[in-house]
Amino acid sequence: MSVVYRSQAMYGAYFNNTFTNVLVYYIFLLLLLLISPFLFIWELITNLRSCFQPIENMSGKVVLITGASSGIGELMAYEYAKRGACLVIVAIKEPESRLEQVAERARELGSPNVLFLFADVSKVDECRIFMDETIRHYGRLDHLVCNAGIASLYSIKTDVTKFAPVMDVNFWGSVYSTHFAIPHLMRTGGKIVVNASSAGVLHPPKGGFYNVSKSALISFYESLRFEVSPTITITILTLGYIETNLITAKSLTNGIGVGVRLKKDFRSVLPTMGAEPCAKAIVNGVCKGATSITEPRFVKGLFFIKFLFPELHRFYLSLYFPSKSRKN
Ligand SMILES: *[C@@H]1O[C@H](CO)[C@@H](O)[C@H](O)[C@H]1NC(C)=O
Ligand SMILES: *[C@@H]1O[C@H](CO)[C@@H](O)[C@H](O)[C@H]1NC(C)=O
Ligand SMILES: CC(=O)N[C@H]1CO[C@H](CO)[C@@H](O)[C@@H]1O
Repeated sequence: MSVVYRSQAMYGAYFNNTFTNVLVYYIFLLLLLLISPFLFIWELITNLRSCFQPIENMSGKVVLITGASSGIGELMAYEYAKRGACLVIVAIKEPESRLEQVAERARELGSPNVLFLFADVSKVDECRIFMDETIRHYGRLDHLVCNAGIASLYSIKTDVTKFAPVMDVNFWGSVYSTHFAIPHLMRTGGKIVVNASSAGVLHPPKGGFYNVSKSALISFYESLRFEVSPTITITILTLGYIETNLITAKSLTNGIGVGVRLKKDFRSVLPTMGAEPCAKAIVNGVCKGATSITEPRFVKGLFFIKFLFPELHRFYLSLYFPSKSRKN
């Protein structure tokens, strides 16, 4: 006992002294660099191993996808359909909603049964209703894909109260859906897929509440993971720049994202990945039980830079995003 106390006092002394406190940090970084070749190999091996992981047979299983009327949500519905899964696709009611067409297409692609429901995931009662509806129709749920999300750009000059819907849909929408799904997923040993974004890790400027909502999702699901494992597997998606309607110039200037200027179009500065191969990679990863999926893969490298070398991270971000405050 006394040995433990003595060493604690000793370490405490290190951290109380500014010089040794910093020294310990750099020694730690250096050690990390020294063992990084081994970590690299470990990463490589675990990645290779995951390729040979048995893949879940989705035939006849029930998958619920929110925000499935467009974008990656729609493409994921098709991927699951090709694997013979029964689907529940949910989207908000819009005048020109394509949800019914998506359902039609999913049936053509091989889904034995597709239920489409209109709901606003930011309303807790509507989430309860679509979950009840799913269970009434199929009697079970195997995968929940919390995909619905809205984008917005924030600048300090915009009215701050305009952004509550972003959190309501992106964060609370996923949390509500998950809350009602958990008892059913516990029964089937199911999976939850969460649409976070690399923005949730990388914190680019002006991502504002969109990116905040994604960080919140990551925090929430990373800790929920421990509560529901090993019965339920949670897959957190941190996608980089995917060619969907979300990052076209149009959506950057429309809606809540009122005209925040970006130096260049996203797609001209950052390599993007096609939405279809991305959706395929996601569903494949989920069926193999991945706990996190980052596409395109190289974005994961940026995560390391952000955590290990935050100054470098800020430097290259500042090159791509104009900073008005610097001029003032
Ligand atoms: C998947 O499961 C279905 C029935 O549940 C079965 O008919 C089919 O052969 C299975 N497919 C594979 C590849 O195991
Ligand atoms: C995630 O949400 C965005 C909107 O925030 C959407 O465009 C995209 O298709 C969603 N799906 C995935 C898997 O990223
Ligand atoms: C890196 C990244 O994905 N950043 C996002 C932050 O939020 C903005 C606004 O919605 C997105 O357009 C960016 O893609």
